[in-house]
Amino acid sequence: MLTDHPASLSLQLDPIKVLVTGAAGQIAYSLLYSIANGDVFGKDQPIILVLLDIPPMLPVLDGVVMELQDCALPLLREVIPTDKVEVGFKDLDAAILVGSMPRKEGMERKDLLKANVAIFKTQGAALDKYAKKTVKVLVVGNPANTNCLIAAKSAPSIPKENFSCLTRLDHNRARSQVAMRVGVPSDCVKDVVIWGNHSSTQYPDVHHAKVQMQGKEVPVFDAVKDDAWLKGDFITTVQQRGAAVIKARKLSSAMSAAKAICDHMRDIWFGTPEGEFISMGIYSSGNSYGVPDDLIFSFPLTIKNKTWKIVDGLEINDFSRGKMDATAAELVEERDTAISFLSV
Ligand code: NAX
Repeated sequence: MLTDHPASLSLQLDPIKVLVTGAAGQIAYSLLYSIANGDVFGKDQPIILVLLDIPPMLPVLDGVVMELQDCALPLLREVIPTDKVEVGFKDLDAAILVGSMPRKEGMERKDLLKANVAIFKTQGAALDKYAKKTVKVLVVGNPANTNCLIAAKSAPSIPKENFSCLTRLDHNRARSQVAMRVGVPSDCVKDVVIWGNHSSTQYPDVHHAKVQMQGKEVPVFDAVKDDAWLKGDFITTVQQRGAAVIKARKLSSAMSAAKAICDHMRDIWFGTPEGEFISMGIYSSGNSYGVPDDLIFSFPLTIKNKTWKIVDGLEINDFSRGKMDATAAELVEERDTAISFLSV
């Protein structure tokens, strides 16, 4: 009998297969431990980790594999490092697509988009061909929304609802900024919304957010008592936080990005907390907020049984409308340019 052994629980479930691309990079380095330790898919869920990167990074991946082995994590059943999509995307339950083409000196925005369209077209087609049809796909690599759209379009046999992009880092940044301003722990702030693109046009909206203080829920505007800040510096701080981290660290956000990826995937797997919503980039189709169809756009969502639902009925004032339209317009343009590269 294994019942007294701490590992016995994890022996009862079949392992799930989870892919992380860009696995030799800095976000992956902060992320892989949490996944392999059960912080995302559950403390009793064995995991096979597949690590995909480009051929020149294979020696680095070997080092990452050694470190994962050296963590001696009981849930980690196998680690598969590879540079081949037919190996990387086979039978996946979850895919976290972190790797993308970074902007190089002198590179135009269009050239960057073109290079990423090629990557996410290939990876979408590989998902279509090799992954389980139930696979949950999270795109992190920038431009995350449009990369996600291209991957979803290139995987016609997988429901578009299975694809999402990361705006949880922006969501967490917004939550934390408000919490610090009011002087409460971050989990006392809920229902912030990130609308739109994971770019500087994103709209961090706190009109529906609440702060738990002195035993009751207070609207953020009443708790903060500084409308000028909430409509000004708060928004630009969240929009430009990535750039501020790069300026200070000389490297882009990695620890906080990894934490946000864990939050995002854990909510897909286990659902959002009761009575709370989160932000996630998902496929827009017939939504009630007047967002154009056929974009990956960040909305407020709840998730249950691995299925998301947009939170409907939030009142949108003129201030919010203008900002939502601006980020949608940017995404439409990005999508149209990206699609023009699809056939190239
Ligand atoms: P790194 O440059 O440290 O790592 C990226 C890794 O991806 C490298 O090892 C590279 O070889 C690999 N890679 C490149 N092309 C690949 C391909 N076709 N297949 C597999 N692997 C490939 O970057 P890191 O700091 O880890 O950031 C990764 C991505 O996340 C970047 O695109 C970054 O802009 C994006 N971010 C997105 C965020 C979001 O909220 N959506 C926030 C954090 C981050 O800025």
